[in-house]
Amino acid sequence: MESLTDLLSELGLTRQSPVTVLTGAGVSAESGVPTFRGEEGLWKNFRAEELATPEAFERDPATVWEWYDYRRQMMASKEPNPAHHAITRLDEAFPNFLLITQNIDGLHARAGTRRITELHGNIFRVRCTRDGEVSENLDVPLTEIPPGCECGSLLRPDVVWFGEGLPREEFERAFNAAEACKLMLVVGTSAVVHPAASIPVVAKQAGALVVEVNPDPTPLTDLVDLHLRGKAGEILPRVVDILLDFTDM
Ligand code: BV8
Repeated sequence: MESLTDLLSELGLTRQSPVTVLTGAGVSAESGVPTFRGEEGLWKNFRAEELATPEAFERDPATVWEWYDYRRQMMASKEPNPAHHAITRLDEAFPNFLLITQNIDGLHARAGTRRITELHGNIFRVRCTRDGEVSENLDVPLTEIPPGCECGSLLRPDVVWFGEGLPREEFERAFNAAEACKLMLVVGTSAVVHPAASIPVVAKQAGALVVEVNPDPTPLTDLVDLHLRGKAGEILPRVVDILLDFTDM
């Protein structure tokens, strides 16, 4: 951890510095939410890449909604963990902060983080397949599968499926923050899903200090300035203590 302090000294980080965090499924692992590519990534012998697609929904909306209903029920029963709460402390301490998350579980908001960009949507929002209107839907379990809009059309989860573009506003907000930040923490992502996985590359190329928190190495590990090996729930609270102490001039 002392190397983090050395890097912060070289960087000259202050409370006014732009700080960005990018999270993936690993930040929710200690809340009991299965990650995508861990061994528990299977559901009824399907892989996420097979069900989280427009083609799968077109072909069999009921099965796709069964999977989302299962995940909604599971996620609704989980609580934010110390990693989520540590990120909220950063949001509260650094005026120029942004959390960019790939997660759709809503746990960052439930931990009190306010400045969030949800790159891949949110599993508790639904979207009308006819006119694209988005609304919150907290029914756990869903009252009907597949759920229908009052206009009579099918509802879909308001998430980004494989092969779909990311919502423009969130995409631009994330990449602008990556280009402007002085420090980026990359927490709990396997860095295989694009374009999210290129966000830390943009930050690094723009001159940010990039720190990765993950029990395993990832395709980003050789690029980042520091790889803190371990669980987010254990490491992040300590990293935030160091960041707050260091900038508490
Ligand atoms: C797009 C929402 C174009 C849905 C998700 C070949 C090469 C490169 C790219 C592609 C390619 N073929 C296809 C593509 C594009 C594709 C892609 O990247 N595919 C990958 C699989 C190769 N990308 C897309 O399709 C994207 N769209 O490119 O569109 C386009 C452009 C314009 C117009 C039209 C089209 C859309 C991608 C979004 C897909 N949606 N989720 C849903 O969830 O149902 S992605 C899904 O994966 C989740 O969002 C998840 O967050 C994300 C990434 O996974 P991770 O979060 O990293 O989770 P993972 O399980 O992989 O890893 C967990 C990590 O945590 C591990 O590293 C583990 O070690 C660590 N960990 C475990 N425990 C802990 C921990 N870390 C810390 N603490 C712990 N305790």
